[in-house]
Amino acid sequence: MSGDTLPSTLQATRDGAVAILRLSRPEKRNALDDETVKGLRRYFMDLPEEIRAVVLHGEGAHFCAGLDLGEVTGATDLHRGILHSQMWHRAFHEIQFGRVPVFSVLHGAVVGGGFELAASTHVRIAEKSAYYALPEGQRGIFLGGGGSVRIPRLIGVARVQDLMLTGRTLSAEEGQIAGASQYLVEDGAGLAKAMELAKKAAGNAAMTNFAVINALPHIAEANPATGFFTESLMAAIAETTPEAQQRLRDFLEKRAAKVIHTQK
Ligand code: 1HE
Repeated sequence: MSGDTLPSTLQATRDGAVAILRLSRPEKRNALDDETVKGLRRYFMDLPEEIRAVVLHGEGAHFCAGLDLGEVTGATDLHRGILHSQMWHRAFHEIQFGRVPVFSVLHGAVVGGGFELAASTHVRIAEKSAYYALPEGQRGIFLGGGGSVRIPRLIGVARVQDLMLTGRTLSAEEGQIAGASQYLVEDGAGLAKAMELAKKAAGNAAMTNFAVINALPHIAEANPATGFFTESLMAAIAETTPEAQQRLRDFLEKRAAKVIHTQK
């Protein structure tokens, strides 16, 4: 999308079919103010059709310090509070259930709403400097960006309770073991790794990526009977597309790559 409609806290570039979005408010540790959250929503809603994957990363020493605490200081209106949280939900919904896979590069603080943002992306690549925290308990507030739904599904309710009750942080290594990230790389190597992975995903059939992003999470949450039935529908939709048919013929006629296992 054109950067014209984005706030200055979001910098958008692209490399072929991969769009790169940078949280760009390092002087505030990429804390998310309302304009940035609304900008995220617009960005993911308006992605040009030729974009097939997105890489999200943060400028400066930290991925994201979470909610800009100035936005809720002085809040006394319950209704506004609900609407504020729902604004975050809508923005992160566009990321999680959008058209393309989103790869996030995590470094330094991945904190509060920053962790919630990361949890709405599909693949998280953590650098060794990354650490995770949910300091809502210390601030007297609660998760509001969908984190109570998404983060327990990654690391479990018990870990979320520990982080929120005790102020504990998880290191990048602990986060990797717990399920916060799928990849753990050296400091400074995250963006290159995310680009490599995003380019691979961008080369997949669009319908398969759509199914992975939009059907799989619903199937995984459904009761098994509904899940099996929905899967059968999705399988039939995917395999009957011309693109799938071409790819299947390419394999059978030795034009497509085999599965190659490399230790990574
Ligand atoms: C901020 C924020 C912020 C930094 N809102 N202004 N999030 C938190 O509780 C995390 C709060 N932030 C921190 O603990 C630290 O800033 C960091 C560990 C992330 C980084 O430390 P450091 O030493 O590199 O930076 P700093 O000096 O603390 O911050 C630099 C500036 O950014 C400073 O402002 P300045 O005017 O004095 O220069 C900070 O005040 C400002 N800053 N983080 C506002 N978060 C939808 S609900 C989600 C609920 C949550 O996200 S709760 C968790 C909020």
